[in-house]
Amino acid sequence: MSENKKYNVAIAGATGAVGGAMLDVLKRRDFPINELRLLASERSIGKKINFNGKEIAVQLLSEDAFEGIDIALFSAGATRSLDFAPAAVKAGALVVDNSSAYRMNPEIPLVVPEVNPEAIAKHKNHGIIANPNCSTIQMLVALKPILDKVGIKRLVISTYQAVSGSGADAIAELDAQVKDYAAGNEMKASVYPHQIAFNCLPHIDSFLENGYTKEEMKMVNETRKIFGDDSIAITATAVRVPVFYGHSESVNIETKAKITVAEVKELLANAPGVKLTDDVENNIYPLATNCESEFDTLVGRIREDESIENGINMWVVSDNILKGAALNTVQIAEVFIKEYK
Ligand code: NAP
Ligand code: 3JN
Repeated sequence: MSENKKYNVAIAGATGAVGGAMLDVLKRRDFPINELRLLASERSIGKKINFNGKEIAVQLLSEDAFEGIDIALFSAGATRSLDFAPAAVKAGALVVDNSSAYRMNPEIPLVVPEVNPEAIAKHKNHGIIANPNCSTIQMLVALKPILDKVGIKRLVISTYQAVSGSGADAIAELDAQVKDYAAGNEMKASVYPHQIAFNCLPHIDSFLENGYTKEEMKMVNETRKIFGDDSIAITATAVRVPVFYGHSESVNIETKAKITVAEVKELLANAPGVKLTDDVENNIYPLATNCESEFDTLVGRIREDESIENGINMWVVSDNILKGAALNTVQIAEVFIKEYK
């Protein structure tokens, strides 16, 4: 990165839950910005968003919107990424895409900077880097040190995912249902097929022919791609819970060689992006209520799986909108400008 160089940055989907968090992360990490261009749908044209004391008017996401842009952060859904990322690349921008549109394309890197930063070099293929699914990102940050030390044979995962993962409308839906319940009114569901308040829905994204949901298979396929190992056996159950921010995950790991609980704790205490949060005698373990606005992924309840020879259980919690989306995207852009610009 050239000293003092500043970049023209566009955010596609700037008015959304993730887009808003991107603005916050760019500010908090003092990303070197010259011009910031905010893009969204027709509904938001002209809406003013404050960034570092300056009011910026939202413009329409279109093929012509990327002239002069160096880095385009996409978070407006997979269809918009497929429709407009090529135009951004053509205009000379690097695209970091938060959607599932390009994740499984073998020519496009899928990156968690703490795990496989070297893959960023492959941005040269198409000018696009894909950001993984939120549930995958936080799990891999916690698993990487264990993978490197003893290898991983099998993962059994259950997720407890916050409604913010479904966007601004879902946050409003949970809020409205809780208020309706308290007021004795009927609760209305439109984002989810069932009431989410006081409930757990074993259904995230659509169902596939194999009986899993797309969210569950994203965890399987993205983990294998990022770790570069298709032989890891993985099974996941993804559940939506009535929490606003913070995905929690129960992760059962069968390792290739023995590792003790003490060794796992030592590895995770020194792992980048991880905050070891494991002091059960004092009721300290990762909680969704403690991860909001936190850049690190919290890992605790680390214990041996006594039902198999080489097994570890842990509980992994992270702010899904930050490390699961906006922060990881900005971190990718930071590595890009440091190493390749
Ligand atoms: P959201 O709160 O519903 O926001 C959606 C954003 O996309 C808004 O800025 C919206 O603009 C814009 N948009 C929608 N349709 C558009 C169109 N036709 N043209 C231009 N802009 C359009 O959703 P979100 O939670 O921020 O998520 C957005 C996307 O990010 C998701 O669809 C997903 O692909 C990705 N995501 C990834 C992760 C992850 O796991 N890494 C997590 C969450 C989300 P308006 O306000 O003008 O409608
Ligand atoms: O539900 C969650 O907690 C995460 C949701 C992610 C998401 C939501 C809508 C569309 C995605 C994603 O990132 O996989 C997508 C998508 O781009 O397919």
